Formats: sequence, structure tokens, C-alpha cells
Amino acid sequence: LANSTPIRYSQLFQSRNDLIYYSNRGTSGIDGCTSTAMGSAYISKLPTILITGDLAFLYDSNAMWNNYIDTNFKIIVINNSGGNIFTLIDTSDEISSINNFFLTPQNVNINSLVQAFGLSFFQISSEKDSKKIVHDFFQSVKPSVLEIVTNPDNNTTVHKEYFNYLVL
Ligand SMILES: Cc1ncc(C[n+]2csc(CCOP(=O)(O)OP(=O)(O)O)c2C)c(N)n1
Ligand SMILES: [Mg+2]
Repeated sequence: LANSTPIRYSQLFQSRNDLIYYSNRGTSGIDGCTSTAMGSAYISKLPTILITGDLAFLYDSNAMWNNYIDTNFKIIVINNSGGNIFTLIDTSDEISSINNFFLTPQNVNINSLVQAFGLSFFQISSEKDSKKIVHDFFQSVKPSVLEIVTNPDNNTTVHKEYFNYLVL
């Protein structure tokens, strides 16, 4: 689980006894998450899935530049076009510079990036066909990346509503 929201999202779900959860928590750095997960997959030989945000993934894209990526390794990139965690801070609406300096929106073509390194690429951008794509992603016998494209504004709204619901 990469730092920023993936590690936090994971705590919204009941943990499963048949899975082992790892995170490079440290001081919450979003750097090196992919390299760490790849190293873990290589050493453990266990099926390994990294769940990461778009910025954390892009920070460490050179992790894909190595000759030892196990076929047991998969990456799910939650692409909300930047550092969406910062919109979950209560006062984020009051900070006029939030967009440029905190969210740092990005428009990288993740498909092209992944294919440049020879990994397989899958993408979900709507609910339609999502089950089949997830199925194909897990069936793939190559190291693979699944990009889940989400709308950043919906992401913020849904999370804030959910957190309010939990507090009530
Ligand atoms: C090395 C490093 N640089 C900057 C930060 C500050 N930071 C914390 S979360 C975050 C945004 C992460 O964005 P993303 O990976 O897309 O996850 P999201 O918040 O969108 O789920 C940043 C830049 C950090 N934690 N570590
Ligand atoms: Mg993001």
C-alpha cells in the first residue's frame, strides 16, 4: 500500500486474514513505493499487488526499469489526477494556491509510460466492463498495471460525505 490515500483507504475495509499487508510507512514518503513493492514480490515470490496513487506511481516510474520484475507482481494506480489527499483537509477550500502547489495536477499518459517499460496495461474509467477488466488484469501472466481513472471532484465529495457519515 503506497502512502497518501491508498494506505488510508485500506483502513476503511475489514482486513483479511489470508492477505499480508505491507507499507513503506516511514515518514509517509510517496517516493520509492513501487521499488519497495517490487523488491518484496521478488524476494517473497508471493503474488503481490501494489495499490498506489498517480503521483506516487509517477515519482517512482523508474522502478519499472529493471530486469527482475516477477510475473507475480501487479500494480493498481488510482489516478485522480494529482495529490487528491490535500482536498480532504477541512480548510482546503480556503487555500487559493491549493491547486498548483498542493494538488499538482498531472496529465501523464500512464498507458504509454507502462508500455515503454514492457508491462501490460489495463484501464478502467467507468463502471462499464470494470468486472471483466479486473478479471483480465488478475488473469494476466505478465507484470501488469491497472489504471483506475477517477474524477477528482467526485472523489473529494464522496470521501467527505463518508467521513461525515462515520462521525454521526
Ligand atoms: C517524497 C514525498 N514528497 C512529497 C510528499 C507530500 N505528499 C504527501 S501525499 C502527496 C500526494 C500523493 O498523491 P497520489 O500519490 O496521487 O495520491 P492521492 O493523494 O491522490 O491519493 C504528496 C505530494 C511526500 N509525502 N513524500
Ligand atoms: Mg492522486
